[in-house]
Amino acid sequence: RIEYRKPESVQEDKCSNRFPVSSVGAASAKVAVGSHVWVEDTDEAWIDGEVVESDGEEIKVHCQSKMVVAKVNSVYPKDPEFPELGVDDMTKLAYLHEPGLLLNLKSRFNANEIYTYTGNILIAVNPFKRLPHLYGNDIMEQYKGTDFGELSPHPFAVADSAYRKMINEGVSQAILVSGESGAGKTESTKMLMQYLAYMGGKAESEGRSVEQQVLESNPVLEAFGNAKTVRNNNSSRFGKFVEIHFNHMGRISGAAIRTYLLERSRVCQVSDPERNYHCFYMLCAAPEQETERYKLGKPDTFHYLNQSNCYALDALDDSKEYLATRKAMDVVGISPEEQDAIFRIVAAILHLGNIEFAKGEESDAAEPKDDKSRFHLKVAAELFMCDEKALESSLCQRVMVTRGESITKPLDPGSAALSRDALAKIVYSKLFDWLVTKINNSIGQDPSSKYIIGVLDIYGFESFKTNSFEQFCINLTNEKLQQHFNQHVFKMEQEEYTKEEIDWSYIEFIDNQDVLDLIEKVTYQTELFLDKNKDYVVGEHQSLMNSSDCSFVSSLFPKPREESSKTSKFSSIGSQFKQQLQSLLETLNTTEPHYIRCVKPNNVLKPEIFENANVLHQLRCGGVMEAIRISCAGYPTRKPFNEFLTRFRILAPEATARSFDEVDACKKLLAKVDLKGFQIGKTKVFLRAGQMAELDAHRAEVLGYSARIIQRKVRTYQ
Ligand code: AOV
Ligand code: MG
Repeated sequence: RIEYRKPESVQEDKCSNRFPVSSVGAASAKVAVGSHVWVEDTDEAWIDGEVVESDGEEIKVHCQSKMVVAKVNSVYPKDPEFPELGVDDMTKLAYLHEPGLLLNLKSRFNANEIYTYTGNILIAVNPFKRLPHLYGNDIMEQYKGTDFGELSPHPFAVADSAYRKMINEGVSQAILVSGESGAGKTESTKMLMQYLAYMGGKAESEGRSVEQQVLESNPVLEAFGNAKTVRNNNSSRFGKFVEIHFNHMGRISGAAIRTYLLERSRVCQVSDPERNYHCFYMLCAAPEQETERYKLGKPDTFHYLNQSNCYALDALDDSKEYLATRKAMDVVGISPEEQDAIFRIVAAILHLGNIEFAKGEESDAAEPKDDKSRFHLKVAAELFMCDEKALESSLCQRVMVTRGESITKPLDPGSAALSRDALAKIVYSKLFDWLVTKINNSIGQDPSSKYIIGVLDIYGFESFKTNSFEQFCINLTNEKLQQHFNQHVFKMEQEEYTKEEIDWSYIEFIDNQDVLDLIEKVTYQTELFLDKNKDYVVGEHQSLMNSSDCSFVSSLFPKPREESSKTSKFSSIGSQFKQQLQSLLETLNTTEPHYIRCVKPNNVLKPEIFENANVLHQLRCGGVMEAIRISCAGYPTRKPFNEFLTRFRILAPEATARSFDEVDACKKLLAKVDLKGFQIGKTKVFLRAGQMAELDAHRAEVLGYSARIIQRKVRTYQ
């Protein structure tokens, strides 16, 4: 039975998963002089030092750079036996508390070990540098069929475990990749897909294989759906769920890509130093015959691009990317004619953006401002293959229909510019949807597939800035997925307890349902107040594009059927998105989930920099702390009997004096030190939060030394 309890300390931080510092690994009431502890620090989050004075309530701690006075109950004990290179699974840490987790990630990051498990969850810290030795075919071969946890933590191991579970248990699987912008979700997703293609691909492929098409869909979607932002030079501006279908042989038999909420506003609004979607810059850098055909110049001559001063990206050649995108489009089955139409539309959008409006001579009605604007209007019309006059009036006029009569109303220059931008946005988003549909059609789905592996690359939590509505949808998704995650983690815990025959009946589960409820009430208001949430095509734009001589362009704007036009007027992005999210969750609920939590070590996007406070914030928000919190509600520390005895036999030497039974010895030992609430499983001792530290303190006492001396000893042994 899952018991729901209101989270108590949820309000402390912006994110709902604020992890109460005091709830885990509860600081030992006794902090001996000479022992090492972690104290909170405004710059570094946590720093460690040696206790030099104590009056039972307050202690003085000698840290490397300073002397700190702290309350005894606000510090955490430092594990005297913390291994220099950390441990590959957080649950192997003797002391499960925030500073311990942080130190572990940092130690591993410094040694280029960017992956760490927390039980079944993979934490991936973005190295911001290439680590090719981690990802080759030889590495995939090593992970193939190897038990989870046997090799170093890796996305390949997660993919392998999903693949084998699917085969062995006949259950669909999902891998959910999350983390904030720039944390490495898309890169991790690509690795997962690479591995699944490797496992499920055919030995010999004839022509274009499904798995190749799945892989090559990435560069196509990235060209049109990714952009440089301040947080990430290659930021995905849409969410993506890739469903890979497998047949009864475990071979890939189809795939489906679902995308969510492309950021449309970027097409006509870019803030410095960000960029618009990659495809615009690629096209400007295309071979000359193409730029001539589309009448393109340098990116800085286009309004939709020159609102920001950023044009080129480090280590990225747009002209090469253009050719690579073309190639990828070939692979996913986009014909040369279609490719031509696609780039013609991209060019037309750029020209569209350069049309400026001014008041006409006799009235306030907008008209193209000057010859330059007229030129771009003409080119845009040519590229869209529509009538120039019709394009102009669709931008400068609105037709109002009242009681069966239609009246043409001229727009003022400001409204005409808005109309222009609306057209650019709707064309671009229809183009993006077309690409997704096309890729899906050419890859093909397998309706008879036995099971799927889904890979979710969702945009991470973002703080509110201009696009409050889009941010809102993003954050709602994250909260929903967080809930899904919490429930799963709890289930995994239960399974471990059941396996070890531990009584877990009274463990309480902390849920974020009330946060969710709150956000979803908000939806209602947002829908009412935000015009941008409305999703309908301006009638003039619709009929203009529909009348294009280019069948590709007109097919993007099919004539709406009479009966559907009414309802579609009222559809909102919000409600569509809610539906999409609902259906995503339904799919996820039929799968067994696996989680990858990506962490961004710094905000300057550079290698070798690990910012403690920054990482800690992500661990708190991203559910890692939540996972630990859930496990801490039960028995966070578990040690196999033999390891437990090796560490603590000194507390009860008589229990292990001669031949002895491990379970018996553990029980005797624990009784002797008067520990309460622990449990003995089938292979491990399960301790409650903080009990490991208690045992260590006893151990230090028994040895007759202070913790410092023990540390020295450990050092000499090492
Ligand atoms: P994101 O998907 O999480 O952000 P990406 O996967 O695009 O982030 O990663 C951002 C950048 O970090 C990449 O372009 C790489 O330069 C680098 N990177 C990430 N993972 C690795 C890795 N394993 N090895 C080397 N470099 C890496 V967003 O899409 O913005 O939320 O919307
Ligand atoms: Mg991404």
